Amino acid sequence: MVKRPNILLTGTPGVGKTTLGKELAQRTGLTYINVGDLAKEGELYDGFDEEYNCPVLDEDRELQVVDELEEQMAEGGVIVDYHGCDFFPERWFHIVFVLRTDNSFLYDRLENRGYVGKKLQDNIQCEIFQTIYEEAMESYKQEIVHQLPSNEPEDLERNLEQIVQWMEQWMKDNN
Ligand code: DAT
Repeated sequence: MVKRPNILLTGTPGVGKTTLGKELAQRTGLTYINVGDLAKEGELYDGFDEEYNCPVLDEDRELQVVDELEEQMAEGGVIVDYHGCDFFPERWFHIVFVLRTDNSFLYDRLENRGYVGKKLQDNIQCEIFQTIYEEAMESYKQEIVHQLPSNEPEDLERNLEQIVQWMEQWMKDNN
């Protein structure tokens, strides 16, 4: 069977993971998995955080998500989308992309999504402090972690082209 890579798309909510992931799946035939949605469907969330207005995924649930995905990840050819990355097994991913968005763009996107107050501020701060980038650098070999600018439609197109190119090379090297 042809070996295909697993790709992690991570970053602050609103940076464009879902948009990139779904389009990438279309172009490559890889399977797109949104871990946030998966956790919601399987009722893997621990509860609902009233202050942040979002579902909370606790550690036990994280392990459940990992269990649920294990078999599929072992087969390869999966694009995983999640706004965190420290609880996935390191061995799952051949490459990790951290999408990055400038504040002004991110602010508008989150506001359009209906985020207000503390939740909006916290997410903007998460991006300013590059929290997810640091999480990724601590969780994976630094040489497989790449930041991708995700501000405008041209960025999306360039990111798609680069990832498709990387994947084609990976397939040549590994088959
Ligand atoms: P995420 O999955 O990281 O939460 P998303 O894919 O839902 O983010 O995108 C959030 C919003 O931003 C959505 O309205 C689409 C838009 N968007 C995503 N990537 C973009 C880009 N490169 N340029 C302009 N808008 C983008």
